[in-house]
Amino acid sequence: MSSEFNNLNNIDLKKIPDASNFKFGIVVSKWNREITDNLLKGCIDLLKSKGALDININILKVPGSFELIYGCKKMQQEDVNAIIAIGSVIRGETKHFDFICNATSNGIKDLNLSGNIPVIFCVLTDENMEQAIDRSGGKFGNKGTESAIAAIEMAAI
Ligand code: DLZ
Repeated sequence: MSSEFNNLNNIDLKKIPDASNFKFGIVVSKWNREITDNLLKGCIDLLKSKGALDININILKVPGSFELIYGCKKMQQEDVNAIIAIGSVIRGETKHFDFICNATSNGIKDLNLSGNIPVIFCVLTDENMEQAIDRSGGKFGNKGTESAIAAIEMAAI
């Protein structure tokens, strides 16, 4: 997770493999859209900067982070080398936050165990909107960019 001491500033992009021969699936939650749009942009920009072609980036939008699991399961049936699940869960006054975070992280973990295509976890789980902004293009970088790097590295395995 992006933080003051662990973010893109520490990564040498020249060491990341070329992505021009890879195909990517991105599944994006529309909940907290102002955050997920920035994560998506950071992700796509990084993939393209490493050579990925527009036609090889397949984007699927789902209503909320909980639906990322099903979206990624469908995406695993497509011709892609790696999938990135993008979402933003922000703690509210009820236990919904915990249920969504647990279900989404476990669901995506299960897809990595059962499927043949790696699924990268790019779901911000923040206490408040400020933390989400900091990690989606703000002072702690963009988790979407970091997830794109993880996706390229996994595609290259
Ligand atoms: C219902 C809900 C709530 C309260 N909060 C969030 C959130 O912070 N981030 C998010 O991605 N989705 C949230 N959702 C929606 C659920 O993920 C899901 O879309 C609905 O429960 C319908 O299954």
